[in-house]
Amino acid sequence: MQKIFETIKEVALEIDTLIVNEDTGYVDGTNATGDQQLKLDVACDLLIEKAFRDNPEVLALISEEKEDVMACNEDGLYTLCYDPLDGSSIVDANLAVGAIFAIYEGEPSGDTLVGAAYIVFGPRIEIVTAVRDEAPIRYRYINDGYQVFHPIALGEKGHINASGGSQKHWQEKHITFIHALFAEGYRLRYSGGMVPDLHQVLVKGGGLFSYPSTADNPNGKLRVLFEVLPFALIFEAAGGQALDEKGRRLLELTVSHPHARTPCFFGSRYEIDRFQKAYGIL
Ligand code: AHM
Ligand code: MG
Repeated sequence: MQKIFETIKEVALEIDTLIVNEDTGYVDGTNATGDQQLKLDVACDLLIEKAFRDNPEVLALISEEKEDVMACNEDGLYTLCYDPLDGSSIVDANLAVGAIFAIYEGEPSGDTLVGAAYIVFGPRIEIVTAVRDEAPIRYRYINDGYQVFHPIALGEKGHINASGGSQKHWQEKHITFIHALFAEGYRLRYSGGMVPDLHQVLVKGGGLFSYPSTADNPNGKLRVLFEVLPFALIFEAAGGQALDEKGRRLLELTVSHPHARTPCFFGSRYEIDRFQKAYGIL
């Protein structure tokens, strides 16, 4: 798996060059889940495919930008699922975006997830990698090299509250819960890119990121295989918690379809307890 993490560090530099220099316009057509695709989404997907398809450890690739599973090496151990450019709707505003990777042993599902990583393309490139039950490692690209940066660890409680979806479509219990956190002093921090938004909760040592079910998106928006599960592993490895709306550990989810979605709540212990009480599941 370390070889996969090393390749992610290399491909991050190539993706960064694309983000900085390429056209941020749309291609004709949509991706596997009906989202409009940027030329950048397609170009980043191809870069990652090229970096991994001949890696003998990789059994298959599943990308947010590809409809089907791409078989690679039949003796490979890992299915690599990835979102090549998360936050494509905020690229035009020049906000931070990311890429997310989940490494599964064989068939992807919560219990076969063995490693995860994400890249933040902000003013600097940062990468966080994690394997089960070990503290995540945070790297920052400085002076032409990756340096291990301050470790990531979640405390008991934070100050940040980030919730996705249109408020118009939130359920009553979600509105009440989010307002109660603000009334306690939590601050809104939401850019619309899950990678920088979740990275901020991790780096600040606590808080909550939620993407609930809504009237217009009953299963939430975020995809299980390449968005939700990798962050669930990283949050748990950092000492936090990651649950679905019924209070189940996200890492225990099974996956019905490569592009399946789920509501999700990531945070430190205090906020996750508050969420469960507000939703009547504790
Ligand atoms: P994308 O993969 O099409 O970029 O969509 C995922 C993004 C996440 O990064 C972010 O958390 C979410 O969509 C924001 O959605 P919303 O604007 O509905 O809050
Ligand atoms: Mg995405």
